[in-house]
Amino acid sequence: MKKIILYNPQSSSNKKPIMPLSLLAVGAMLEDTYDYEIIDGNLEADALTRLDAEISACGTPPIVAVTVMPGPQLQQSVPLCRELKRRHPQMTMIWGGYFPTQHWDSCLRSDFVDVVIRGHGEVVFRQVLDALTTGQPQLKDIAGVAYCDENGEPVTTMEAPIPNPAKLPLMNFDRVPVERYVRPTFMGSRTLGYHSSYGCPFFCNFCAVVNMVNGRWLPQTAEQVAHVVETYNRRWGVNAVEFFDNNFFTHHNRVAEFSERIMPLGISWWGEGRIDTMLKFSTRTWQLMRDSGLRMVFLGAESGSMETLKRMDKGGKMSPEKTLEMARMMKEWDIVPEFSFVMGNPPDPETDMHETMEFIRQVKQVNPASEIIMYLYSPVPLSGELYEQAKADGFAFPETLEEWISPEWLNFSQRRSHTMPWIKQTLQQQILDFERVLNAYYPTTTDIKLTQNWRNILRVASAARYHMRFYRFPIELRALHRMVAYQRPETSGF
Ligand code: B12
Ligand code: SF4
Repeated sequence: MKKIILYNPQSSSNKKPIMPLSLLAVGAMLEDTYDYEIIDGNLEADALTRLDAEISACGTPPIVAVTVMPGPQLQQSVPLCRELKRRHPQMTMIWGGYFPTQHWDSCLRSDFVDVVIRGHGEVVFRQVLDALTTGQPQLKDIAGVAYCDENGEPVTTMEAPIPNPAKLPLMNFDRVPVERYVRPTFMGSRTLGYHSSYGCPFFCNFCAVVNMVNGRWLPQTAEQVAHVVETYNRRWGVNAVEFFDNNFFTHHNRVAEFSERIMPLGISWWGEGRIDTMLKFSTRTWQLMRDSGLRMVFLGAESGSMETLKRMDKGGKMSPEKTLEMARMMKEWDIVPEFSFVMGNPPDPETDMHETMEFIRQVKQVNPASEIIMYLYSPVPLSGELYEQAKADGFAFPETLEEWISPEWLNFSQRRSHTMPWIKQTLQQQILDFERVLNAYYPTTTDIKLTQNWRNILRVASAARYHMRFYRFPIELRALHRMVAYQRPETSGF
């Protein structure tokens, strides 16, 4: 049996690794035909040595498949994969995941990536392995693949349909040391993540998910998802589950049925959803979600300006008023809303930022427990007014992987870049200062280490600044935050 090595480059520097669901998903398709092994860089003291040894032991020309997110994971991947290819030039190196899906040409222009799988890769990867090991089919006949043609130029085939997760084989959790991924969060002492649906039916033009699925959404059934949760609970004593789905709450009946099914387990759970969708849920469904342990929902509020929401193609029936309505409603249900905002949008990032900062204050007034997550607008290669405006302002994506892993572009990938043509460095600082004052006045509810005493101290220390809207140079708060190991809200969810 041909051996395939699946590699997850280190993705969490904080030593709280997330189970590599991407590789468990593509691996599940190989169970009957290929011998495969998942190696997680998050768990390896020296990933290069481990991979080198595994590849050397392969015998036949090895195939190494790597999952790559933009940001620090890409930074880990580039030097490591280049070195592996140097040591084993006969190997085939395949990349998949969010970064290669969007920037497949930059990956293929490197001297070590041979094939890119674009989008959700279960079926395509299996076809590519068959092509590489048996010669049938040929790469050019497989949808969802990119490779270099005979002239060495990167080319891609047409987009592949997303696989239906309800019909895919279940992940084989015995392929990874699950226990090492179980961790404490504000929801429970033993938390694990899962992903129960693919895609999202919307087209927000700042969002990488659109390139991945082009407006499609396919879920596992409520029964299948409840089965996984029940397995987590029975086998590993899991008492809290994070759903990483881009849009867990897309289908009302699925959510209601899932909530009913997991009710007896007494676990807590978290997921990501749309404000306009969830506002339409019935009272019964909210009751079921709350009673089944839903503790928090991550929601894209995006902006306090209706103009910006329109420019983002936010779609549906989104408005700042709906965000306030949601904040109010979730307060009544005692479920924490985690609102995410995209700040500093072109063409007038200053005004945009001020409007959103004022709006966030309103949200907090309505529901002080709301978590607030702020990002800077970072374009994705997707047509839309924002990206067109960004390009007109002089924005261009890097062409090489080396550029992508430069400090400037790593910041960009983490949505913290201040070097975008339309962003002044002072703007980013203003957002960070605002965030610091806000998070001192309303300390995040998800920080399980923060005692009530410290919460009171932070609140008193920031009250004058917050009320006077004086956010600049919050040095005293920075000092306090240093003493209590400040946790940004964004690290609490996934
Ligand atoms: C869990 C998660 C994390 C985890 C780590 C996950 C891991 N791999 O170890 C943590 C919390 C550490 C994390 C961090 C970050 N993340 Co993250 N993360 C996610 C999240 C919520 C779920 C990923 C997941 O497990 N999905 C489940 C699996 C089954 O799906 P999948 O990963 O998409 O895999 C499928 C395909 O992509 C493809 N595929 C993937 N890999 C491979 C490999 C091969 C060989 C093949 C063939 C196919 C293939 O096939 C898979 C099966 O269909 C996604 C959003 C989402 N819903 O997907 C964001 C997401 C990937 N993250 C994102 C970002 C921005 C980040 C950060 C940069 C955030 C930040 N500000 O710092 C950091 C960077 C971390 C790093 N060190 O690089 C963005 C990427 C945006 C973009 N422009 O591409 C996403 C899309 C969130 C979003 N909506 O914006 N993340
Ligand atoms: S609703 Fe959320 S996941 Fe869907 S396209 Fe918009 S931002 Fe992306």
